[in-house]
Amino acid sequence: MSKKERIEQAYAAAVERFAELGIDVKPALDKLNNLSISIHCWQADDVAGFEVAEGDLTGGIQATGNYPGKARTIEELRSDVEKALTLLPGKHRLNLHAIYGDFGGKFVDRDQIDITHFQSWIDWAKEIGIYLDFNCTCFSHPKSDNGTLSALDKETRDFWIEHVQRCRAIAEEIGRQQGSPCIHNLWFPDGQKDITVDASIYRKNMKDSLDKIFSVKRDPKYMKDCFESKLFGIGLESYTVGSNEFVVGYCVKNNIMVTLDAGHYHPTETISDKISAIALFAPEIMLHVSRPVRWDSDHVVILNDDLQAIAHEIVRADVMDKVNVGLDYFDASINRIGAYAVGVRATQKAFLRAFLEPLAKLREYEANGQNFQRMALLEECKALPWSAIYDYYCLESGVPVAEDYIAEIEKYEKDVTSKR
Ligand code: RNT
Ligand code: ZN
Repeated sequence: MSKKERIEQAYAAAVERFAELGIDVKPALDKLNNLSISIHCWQADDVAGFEVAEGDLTGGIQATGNYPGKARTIEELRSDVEKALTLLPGKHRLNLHAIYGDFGGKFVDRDQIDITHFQSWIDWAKEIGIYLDFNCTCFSHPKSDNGTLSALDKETRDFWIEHVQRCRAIAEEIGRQQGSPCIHNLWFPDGQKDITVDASIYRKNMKDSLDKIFSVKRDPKYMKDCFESKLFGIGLESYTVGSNEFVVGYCVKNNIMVTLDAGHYHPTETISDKISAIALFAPEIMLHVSRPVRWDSDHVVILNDDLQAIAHEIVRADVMDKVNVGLDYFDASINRIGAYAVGVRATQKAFLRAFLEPLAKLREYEANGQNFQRMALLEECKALPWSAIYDYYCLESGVPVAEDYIAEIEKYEKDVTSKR
């Protein structure tokens, strides 16, 4: 039997097995194919970006490791993303940070950037048929060392307000040109290493800055705002201005979408349980799918229970149309294209499993108080042949099936990234 035949046979058997549970595989596959994941550009180069004034990565985030072959130029980054896309079924988006502009070898400060620095990205994205999302970059800059939008110093705040304003305008223009709303995420690192006596002052400053920023209305047809909280950063252990309460409060009050980063909460707190609550009060949710490990919030996403719970909760709450799925991690210790392939494919698998869940039966059990039956069926679902469906999806999409992408990445490493 050829490999193709084996995959097709396994798929046919899996379709029958799911039919026994009343699940139709085809619509589940259609939903998976419609799931456009916003892939973060910053795994390819350890969040370095292309500003001429190169500085360290700051803001309490860190990419540890020194695996050879990181993208050093826009061309290299685009080539790596294009390679990653050949390993992924479906149609995805690319999430850019402001520091990834095409600055033409010139120093352009953050309060000076405009759409011209991103035109080549828009053109490239159009050429390869993907959409872009965008982020202001409120870190890795000399003016971010003592806070940004919440800083005590007004000049500093004004500088960052200008930066974020410009980024929102850039996002709107990206959206206009690509014909799909560009999601603009605002995350800022402001916080304190040690006990602060000014917690409320920073938060008031921050609220004022945000009010100024969002008083400029942008066309929702072309751009959508989201805002991300955090618990702590490296060197910012004691206090974070943009805590969960601050961000969720601001977003709900101002009708802005909430960004939930899986790595931004207490170690035993997961974002899956937040989805059904936030979806009731915020217009939309942006996910930063990530994997916290101890102090690090940004390990490569794998198919673990937390990820599965996120996908399940979105599907069970029936809020796929309100949730935007993006990735956020950076591991500098392994092949970076491999990091993309593993993370995106794991996310897709989690959603596929969620789409294939026999929810009607499970709900019936729950409504009848048949809690053993609910538990048993949930357990059995874990071992259902969903991987045969995913393999078939990859085959049909013309991308490597199962572990076959390892060899593809090794080849690209040999031919391209190892020569950098
Ligand atoms: C940092 C936030 C933020 C960044 C990116 C680079 O903790 O998660 O989203 O990771 O903007
Ligand atoms: Zn994030």
